[in-house]
Amino acid sequence: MWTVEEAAALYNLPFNDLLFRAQTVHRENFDPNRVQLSRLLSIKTGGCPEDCAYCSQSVHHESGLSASKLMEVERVIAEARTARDAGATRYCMGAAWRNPKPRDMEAVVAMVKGVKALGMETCMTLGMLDRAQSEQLSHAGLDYYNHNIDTSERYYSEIITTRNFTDRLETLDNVRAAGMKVCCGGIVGMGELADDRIAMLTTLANLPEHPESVPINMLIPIPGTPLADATPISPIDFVRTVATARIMMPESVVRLSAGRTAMTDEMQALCFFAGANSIFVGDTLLTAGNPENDKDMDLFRRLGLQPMELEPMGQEGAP
Ligand code: SAM
Ligand code: DTB
Ligand code: SF4
Repeated sequence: MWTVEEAAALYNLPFNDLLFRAQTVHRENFDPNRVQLSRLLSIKTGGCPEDCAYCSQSVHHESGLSASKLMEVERVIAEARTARDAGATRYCMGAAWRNPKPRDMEAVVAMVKGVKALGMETCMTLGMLDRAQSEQLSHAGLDYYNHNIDTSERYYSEIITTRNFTDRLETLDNVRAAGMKVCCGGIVGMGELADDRIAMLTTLANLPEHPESVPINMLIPIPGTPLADATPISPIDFVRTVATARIMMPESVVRLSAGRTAMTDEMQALCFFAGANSIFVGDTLLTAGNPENDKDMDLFRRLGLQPMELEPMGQEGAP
């Protein structure tokens, strides 16, 4: 168990000491030059009843996004095949739901089975899940469920009022109990204090088991949302967050997630040095932009990074 004091002591280390420790831990657990590639698809866009202050897809904000229906299963599988052929090993399907309705389950189960049959790892993020839904997805072959705690418990109600922090933890429990791997992280750059980032990382590291995957998103400010004009996080503080996550959750894959379009190559290089070892590839995330594949592959070449390959059992990569 980590205390917030211990986490703060890491976060506030002299930068060189923090990065040295993070890189040392990283090398003990991973090949430092391999980065896992995931691809996202929004299978149901917009019209979400939740009021997350960062999100383009909430009905509470005027982001100008039009809502769409759940995508056809065949189209999802076709998109996944294209992503696989471009080098992604995990396909992550996201829906702008508070939670899936009973009538949605048949289609999402078919999506999991279809994508899995392509030989990819599967991930979904569909909002809150109860125990039975978690079991259903697990039986369909869903490898990962993404459900972020997003920020500290203290700051949560400043960002979202239509659900609470405990709701998030309950879904995470349900996902674990059903035997799926957990992808859980948060967003920084939402006007939170360093103490909120530290508290968020402490919650993640004190979950009954560390999430296998920890996405660290840098807020993409969306016009029309309450956070459209949030003060951006400084790159140094962002790298500190990544390094602290790496040290506190040594065996987790830390994903340099949303916001890379606004990062310099040098900032991304520092994040990889600090222990980030996964990214989203492809020019769109769910609704927002992401660097083009050519740009990412050029960065990988210049940094001597290689895509992480799937291990035979579909496990993520410790050497
Ligand atoms: N509706 C589901 C939910 O919220 O659990 C799944 C989709 S939701 C878009 C997935 C995650 O994307 C959020 O938890 C948040 O961490 C991240 N996210 C959403 N909008 C973002 C933004 N503008 N900038 C950075 N991250 C964002
Ligand atoms: C996560 O932590 N980040 C991804 C994924 N999980 C689902 C989503 C990022 C969304 C960025 C904003 C958008 O595309 O709308
Ligand atoms: Fe809905 Fe998820 Fe966006 Fe929140 S983050 S508004 S739950 S789609």
